[in-house]
Parts: sequence; structure tokens; C-alpha cells
Amino acid sequence: IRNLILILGDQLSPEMSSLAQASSDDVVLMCEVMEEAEYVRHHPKKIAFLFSAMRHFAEDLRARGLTVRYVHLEDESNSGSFGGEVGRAVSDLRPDRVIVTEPGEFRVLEMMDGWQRAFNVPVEIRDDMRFLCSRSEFAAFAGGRRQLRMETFYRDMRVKTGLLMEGDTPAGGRWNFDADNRKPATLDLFSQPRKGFKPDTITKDVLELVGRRFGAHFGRLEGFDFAVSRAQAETLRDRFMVDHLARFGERQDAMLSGDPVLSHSLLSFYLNAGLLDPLDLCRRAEAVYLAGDAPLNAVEGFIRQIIGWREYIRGVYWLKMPDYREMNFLEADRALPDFYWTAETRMACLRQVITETRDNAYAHHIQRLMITGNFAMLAGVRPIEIHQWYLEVYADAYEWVELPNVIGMSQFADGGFLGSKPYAAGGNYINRMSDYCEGCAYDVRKKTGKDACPFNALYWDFLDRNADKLKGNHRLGPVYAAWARMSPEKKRETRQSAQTFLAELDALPKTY
Ligand code: FAD
Ligand code: DLZ
Ligand code: SF4
Repeated sequence: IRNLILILGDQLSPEMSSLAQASSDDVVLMCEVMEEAEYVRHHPKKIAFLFSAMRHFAEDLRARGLTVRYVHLEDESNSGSFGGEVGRAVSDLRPDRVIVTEPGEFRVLEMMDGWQRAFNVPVEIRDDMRFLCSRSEFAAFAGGRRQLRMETFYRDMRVKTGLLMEGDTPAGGRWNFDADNRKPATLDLFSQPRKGFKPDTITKDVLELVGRRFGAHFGRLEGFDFAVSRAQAETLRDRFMVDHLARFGERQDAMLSGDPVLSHSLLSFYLNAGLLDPLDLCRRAEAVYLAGDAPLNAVEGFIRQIIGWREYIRGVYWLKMPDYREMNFLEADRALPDFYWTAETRMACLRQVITETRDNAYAHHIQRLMITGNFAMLAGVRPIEIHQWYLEVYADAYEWVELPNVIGMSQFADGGFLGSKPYAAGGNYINRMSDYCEGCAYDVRKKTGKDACPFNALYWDFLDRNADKLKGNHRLGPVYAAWARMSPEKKRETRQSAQTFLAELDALPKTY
């Protein structure tokens, strides 16, 4: 054969650069391998989603006339790794060369770098054209700077794509309408329910397999109703545009116990796996705005997440790996509390978000950033441990997108390279943006003592504990000034309260 084209589990698009010029002389290789399923203990819903989507995509490729060599997890000859399967296919099929699109993880790129020599065949690694900004373009943007800012990058992407541009100026005269987007939410009884899909035969087989082989991983497999094909993902995309986009902005930062999704798109699973195209999605959102069916603050906010944050995060990943993974600017050294795996905690906010995560393999951005992320940072959890947790528990998690969000944005472990200040907050913030505190055993209004909201004392303790590293940050000037104004007794009480809480946390048994 001419080419052996390897398609990874998160490359499920007919537009992949590896598939350009593919013909009937080529063989497409797709493989379910234990190494990928176990290098971290992924949520069962994530594994089920990917295996089913891979199997559906293989069918699509066959329908287009391509030959697919699909290796199932339990095929007897399955060697269990990408390298093993490429090696086996090369020796069976003797291709002229192997073609692959660059992977989303550094770990996998390192494997690929060894294949040419190991299998004695030319290996061509092509750029991933699903992203607007290539790795080299991002490196040029970054220059040698010690700190980057998303906002500057985002403007470049607006100009590059022409999205929401009126000539050289941004639509509405501003680049960013976030100031209109910080409203707490109330339950919207008229909100359209989210569509789910009943498992077909392919998905049913996968669910049986995943339940049997990965049932011990954290997370609930029951109730799986994800889209697993391009057509289904497009149905969800179209419904989001009609039913939810208009309210995306105003509900973006809110959290409600009765509504795990609010007006978020729930499309990251499909974007990251290749079932939806990011630029196409943004153009569709822009069209909704131009038709007058959604306000600018909603559409700009949505587009910014995708051509701004998503691209920026990926740029930082490739710029900074492999060192980025190990960063720990604040020298945090606490083990991840067991309740991240059990949801058994009296803190209602954490209990709620971890329960939703376990059930849905999903939590929206503010839950990830301001509840589980914020708590881990305030408590001083080792960044590498909380990174591993995020990589395991969300169905949209791949290291290229998860790692900078955790290490940089949520834990400030890169010392402010990616973002300008730590996203630290006490109970007041959580109470303002959610309804969690109403059902909590702790009192959000109390600052210290046994029944006071732990976030309150932890917040000040975190700032005081890290003062030598954070005091110079000009965005934290006002909070350090407020801390300085507190009486010595109040300060002592606050720190004592935090220490008692942390000591109790450390004493909790480890069961997971
Ligand atoms: P929406 O709110 O509808 O946003 C639309 C799209 O914008 C998303 O689908 C996503 O593709 C993109 N987006 C929004 N924010 C970000 C961001 N910060 N970085 C990259 N893309 C963004 N996103 C992942 O895709 N995978 C992860 O593993 C992941 N881990 C995260 C960990 C932490 C600690 C934090 C704070 C954020 C993380 N995010 C991650 C970003 C964000 O939380 C999710 O993309 C979002 O919650 C997905 O839900 P949605 O599709 O409903 O998003
Ligand atoms: C996440 C994942 C899992 C669980 N299983 C597979 C698999 O069996 N085969 C596969 O091709 N890809 C899988 N993936 C996705 C890969 O981990 C992902 O493609 C790489 O990490 C690069 O982003
Ligand atoms: Fe969370 Fe504190 Fe509110 Fe309880 S009182 S839900 S711990 S913020």
C-alpha cells in the first residue's frame, strides 16, 4: 500500500490533514489501546464516548470508500499501544510511509518521534489544521516574553478570522463585552431541555465493554447519552444556536444546583474529538448575531472562548511543554483530598460539583475554576495531583487543553505566565454566583470558627502564606491592603481557623 494513515481517538474529522489526498491505495489505521485508556484512569463516559465515536467514524470513512484497519480493544492480536499497533500494521502492510496529524499530547508526540527508526519507514507528521494558530505562529506571538495575555492574542485572532469585525474595528466598538456577563442566575423553568441520544448497537457494545473493563474508574457510566457521530453532534450544535446561545453571556459565570449546564454549549467533547469544527461553529454563532437572534455580549463571549481561550491555551501548552507539567510556583505540597473522588464533604459547593462531575463527566467553566480549582489552590494542593484529577474526570480532557487551564489558569502554578492573577475567592463570591450556600452545613457569612465557610479563612490564609510571592502582583494590591488593615487578633483567628480546617483535612482517611 501507499500510505498508512493513523487516526487517533481525538482526530475524528474527515478534514484531518492526515486524510488530505487519501485514496483507495491507502489504509487508515484506528486502534483502541489499553495504554491510552489507562495512562490515567479516564472517566468511563469519556472512554465510552471515544470508543463509540471512533467506531462510528470508521464506518463513515468506509462509506467514503476508504479502507480502515480498525483494532478493537479485545482483539487477540492487539498489542495495547499506539506504537505496537503502528509497528504491527507496518509489518503486515508494508506501506511506503506512515502519515499522521500531530497529536494533542506531548507524551504521544514523543512516541511518534521514535517510529521512523523503530519501524524503518518514513513517518510524516502533519500540522493539525483544526486550530487557527499553528504552533510556530504562537511561538512568534509569544516572542521571548515572560508573561502573555489572552486578550492581545484574541484580538489578533479576531482580525485573522474577520469574526465580528466591521472593517478594522470590532463589532459594537469593543473587543470584549464581559462586563455585561457577570450576572448570578436564577432557575429558568422555560429553558429548553438538552437533547440526549439513545445508544445504538455500536454504543451498546461499547457500553458493555467499558462497564466490564473500566467500571472501577471514578465516574458513572449509566445514563450515557452523548452524541457519538458527526451528524448527532451537529444536531446538538444547531439546537444550542437556537435554544441557548442568546443567554450564553448573561449566565456564563453563574452556578445553580438544579441546572448543571445553564446556557453553556456542552460542545467541548465534540470540538476536542473532531466531531465539530471550531471555526465553523464560530461562524454559525456570528450568523445568529447578524440575524438579530442573539445579542453581541453573548456571541462575542462565546466566540472568545473558542478563538481566544481555546487557541491561546493550546499555544501555551506547546510553547511550554514539557516543563509546564511540573510547575509549582507556590510550592504547594498537600495531597489531593479524598473527597475529590467520593464527593463526601460537608461543603455543599464541592459536593455538588464533584457529584455532577462523577455523573456527567462534565462541569462548566466556573465550577471547574472557582469551586474545585479555587479550593485546591487555597488549600495548597500539589498542582500535579489536581492536574491528574482534571485529566481523569472530564470527557473533554486532553492534556493540551486541560494542563494550561489547571496549572496556569486555575492553580497559578506558572507564576502568572498565562494569566495575570490567581483566581482565588472566598465564600462571598461563591454565594453571589450560586445557590450552593443555601444548602450548606457551613455558614457563608461567618469568617472564622468551626461552622464558618472554610473558603473564607482559607482565602486569607492563602494570601498571607504566599505573600512573598504574590504581594508584588499589582492586581492583588487592594486585597493585601485590606489584610494589612485587619487587626492582629483577627488575623491570628483567621489563620488559626484555616490551620485547624487543613489539619482536619489532612487527617481524613484515604480510600481511593
Ligand atoms: P462553553 O462554556 O459553552 O464554551 C464554549 C467552548 O469554548 C467550549 O466548548 C470550549 O471548547 C471553549 N472554551 C471555553 N473556555 C475554555 C478554556 N478556558 N480553555 C479552552 N477552551 C475553552 N476545557 C476542555 O475542553 N478540556 C479540559 O480538560 C478543560 N479543563 C479545564 C480545567 C480547568 C481547571 C478549567 C478552569 C477549565 C478547563 N477547561 C477545559 C475549559 C472549560 O471549562 C471547558 O472548555 C468548558 O467548561 C466546556 O464546556 P462547554 O462546551 O459547555 O463550554
Ligand atoms: C483518551 C483516549 C482513550 C481513552 N482511548 C484511546 C484509544 O484507545 N485509541 C485512540 O486512538 N485514542 C484514545 N484516546 C485519545 C488519545 O489519548 C489522544 O488521541 C491522545 O492523547 C492525543 O491527544
Ligand atoms: Fe461552599 Fe462555603 Fe457556600 Fe458552603 S458556605 S457552599 S463551603 S462557599
